[in-house]
Amino acid sequence: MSDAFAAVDLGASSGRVVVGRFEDGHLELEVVHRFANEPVRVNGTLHWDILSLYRGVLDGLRKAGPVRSIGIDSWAVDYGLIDADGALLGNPVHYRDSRTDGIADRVRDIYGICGLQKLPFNTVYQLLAAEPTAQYTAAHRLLMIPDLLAYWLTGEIGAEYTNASTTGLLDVRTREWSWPLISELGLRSTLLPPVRHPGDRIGLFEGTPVVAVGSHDTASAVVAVPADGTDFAYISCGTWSLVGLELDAPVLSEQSRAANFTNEGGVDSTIRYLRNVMGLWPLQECLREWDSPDLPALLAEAAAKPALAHVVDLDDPVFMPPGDMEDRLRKTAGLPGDADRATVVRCILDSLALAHRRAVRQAGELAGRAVGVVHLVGGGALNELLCQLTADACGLPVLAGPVEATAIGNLLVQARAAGVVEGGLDAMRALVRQTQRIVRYQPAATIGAWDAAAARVGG
Ligand code: ADP
Ligand code: LRH
Repeated sequence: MSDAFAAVDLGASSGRVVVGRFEDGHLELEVVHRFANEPVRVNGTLHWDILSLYRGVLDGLRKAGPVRSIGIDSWAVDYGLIDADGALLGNPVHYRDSRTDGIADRVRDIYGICGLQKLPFNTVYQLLAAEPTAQYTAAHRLLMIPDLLAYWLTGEIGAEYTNASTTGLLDVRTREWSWPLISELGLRSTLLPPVRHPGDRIGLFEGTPVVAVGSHDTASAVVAVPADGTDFAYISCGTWSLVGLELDAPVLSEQSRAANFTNEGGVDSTIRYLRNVMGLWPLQECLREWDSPDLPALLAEAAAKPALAHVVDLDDPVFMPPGDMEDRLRKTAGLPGDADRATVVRCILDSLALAHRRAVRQAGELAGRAVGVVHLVGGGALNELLCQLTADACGLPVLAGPVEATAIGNLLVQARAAGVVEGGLDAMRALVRQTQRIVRYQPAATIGAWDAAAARVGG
């Protein structure tokens, strides 16, 4: 079996099982299974199809063959509730469901405790929305999505730290559940399992150890950012763009709260200081509405369109829910009635590059750190137009890749726990730099045009 490990990585748009083989300082990746992640609306509520995802995981692990261990990561904030017999109480609800509308505004400011940006779907607000339901009353434990899958594989429960840090119920300073906050909000403290950390052994699946990794996908992605030094910003770019810095301590200033920056827990006690930018979600939704056209062809057409002709503030919550995306974009951007699809795509990508620039600059200002280079990882690294526009907008070089950063970060933490990889984040990143494809985009001399466009959408 050599030094092979399996990473289960569930993104909001697709899941995959990736086998990583570590040999003589080399890391070879094989995506052994990829499967769709298609939410389902039932009686008006948007759910994740968790059993279909679990089947994808099992199929993938079968295809992976013998490995030294298995690690699981997924998108953050969502959870399943299990009863006292361990049965799942209903399908987990999707964070884009409208059940949390208005809830966050009813809760006092908790930034000083959890350090999280106020997103309507943070677990704490989802739980307050669920609190009046029979399901909540019957619940014995809350398991975040990767913890739920690990429970199904091993029978062991726990709450992995990096993902628990996205709930709003973890104290950003102590890295433990904030019992006073949980009690103040009237939530049941017994729902929350003990916190475990990346590298901890969870249990066995058919004789193979399941090991905790940075189970928040963004935490795993940041591990695999191939940075050399500290003057970097990162963009983990998929369904969302998670844009920010790696810090040693949280930034909890009033300016940071007002700018809606988050302090999520990272691997090796780092802080992921970042903001959620709408990411490729608007593009994904348009492609879905257009019945999945040829993306590379559409991007080539978009690249030939004039730059910055139409821009929107992509962080406007109007773009958050699924459905009617093209219509919402056309209206918000004021596109002429005869604008073609490539114009819509160009509007999305110019606007996303502007949103990247805004978050990179604000992160640097709020944390007091100079940024010299932007690392862009995840599926967005395949979008050459977006990478170039991001470099142009930021006025900084963009280093794009690896595309499968999340799976790589997951694998690295497992390999380190097994003693196959040694050292801290620097050593792990050096291995990524040496073994993965990274493409450099130099900024064009067009910063004036980007400054003017940024002023049009409010900074
Ligand atoms: P998530 O983890 O949120 O599901 P990924 O990191 O897998 O997201 O990235 C998915 C995104 O990557 C897609 O929405 C798409 O925009 C982009 N992408 C995937 N393949 C390509 C490609 N060949 N060219 C350009 N963009 C791509
Ligand atoms: C990205 C992500 C992000 C969260 C969102 C819910 O996949 O985990 O970091 O904010 O999903």
